[in-house]
Amino acid sequence: MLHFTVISIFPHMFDSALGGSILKRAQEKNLIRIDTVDLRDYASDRHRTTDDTPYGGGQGMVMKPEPLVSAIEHARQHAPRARVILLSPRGSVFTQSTVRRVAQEESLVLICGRYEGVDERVSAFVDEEISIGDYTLSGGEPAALVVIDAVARLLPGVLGNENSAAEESFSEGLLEYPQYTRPENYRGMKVPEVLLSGDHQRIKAWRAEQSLQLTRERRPDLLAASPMATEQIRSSDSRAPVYLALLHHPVYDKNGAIVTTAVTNMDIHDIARAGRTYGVRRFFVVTPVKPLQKLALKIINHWEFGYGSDYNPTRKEALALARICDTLDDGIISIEQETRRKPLIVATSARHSEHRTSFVAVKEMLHRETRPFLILFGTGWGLTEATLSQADYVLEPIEGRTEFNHLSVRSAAAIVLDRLLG
Ligand code: 4GY
Repeated sequence: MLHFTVISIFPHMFDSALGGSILKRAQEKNLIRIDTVDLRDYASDRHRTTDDTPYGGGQGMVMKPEPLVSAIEHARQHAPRARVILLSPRGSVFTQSTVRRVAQEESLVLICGRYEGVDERVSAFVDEEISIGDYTLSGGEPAALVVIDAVARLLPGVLGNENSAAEESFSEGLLEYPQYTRPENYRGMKVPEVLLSGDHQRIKAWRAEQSLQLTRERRPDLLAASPMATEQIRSSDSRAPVYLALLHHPVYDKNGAIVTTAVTNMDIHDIARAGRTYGVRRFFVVTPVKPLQKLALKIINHWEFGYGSDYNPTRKEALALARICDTLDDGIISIEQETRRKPLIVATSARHSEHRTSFVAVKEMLHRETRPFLILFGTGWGLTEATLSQADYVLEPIEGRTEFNHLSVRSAAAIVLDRLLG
């Protein structure tokens, strides 16, 4: 039996909320007990005052310490092992793991604040502060109800079905998969075929997949904290494949002339390794100059097949992404051959302009799109206007914290990859 004591100046706010079916039944079955305490009963003056004006001035009223602390002490006398919780937006955010933790207690005292706040000295008599979310209520009462409801339903016997913790193993920390009930066809919207198949193995797999995709789309923050294996998360990733191209031609030089730049060892290595880290499909090194192609090939092959491949197998793995091509169009054609789809082209530029697309917007597209993406990086003084206008989107320039913006192309590529795929 878990015993809740709720301290509030509006104890009647709890009557109808706790008189509802599930919590009422839980109380009747002695699985939980809820006592509401009227804070005014602990006031010492004739007017039963619980608030006063703030020291230092300012708007509104503050809850006085004496009635609150008397009420807490009274509750502690009856339940010496009680955990005293103040509901407040300053508390640590209430999550299912908080629910599981406090459901282990035998007695909880929930304090509902009102007005502009609670005298700071009350916190010395409180074990922990909990916030149900980043918004301001007019009082802690709805928050206390949230805590009671979430905790009570975890206790054995409170929900109809015997709390089967086992069922949750996969979906733990993920969003729920979509549910359907009769009719099979509602206004032309059909129940997914798999759910009618009777194949429990397939249904289970479908639900797991749906949970994962939904969580990826709507709450990627939950995935990061999920106990699911990273490998499992990764292998079910159906996001659009991403390709990179590093253009050595056509690009600007510092005078704005269109030139061909030299291939460099470090750009090829570092972009290939960043690409490998972020799951890029292929990395095109674009140069029309045959001797430079030969050099690029030598750099790649050294690690892929030559002495370097034994010397450093991880670098070999990264450089296996790299391909040389004469022109950007050659790269695009090879993506089309590989994926049977036209890639969406995202160019990068260090120059500001209207018609730039934010990192957030491109990241969102990567989640929604199934078409391949090709991200273009320019060497020298950057991609030409002609190349930018050929792209479907041009990314906004990378902004640091200063006006200095002279990143090397390989640094820029790493930052872009992390912002879009990280
Ligand atoms: N959010 N989570 C919350 C709240 C109202 C002024 C202190 C919240 O838990 N409680 O917004 N409470 C405030 C009102 C006094 C409580």
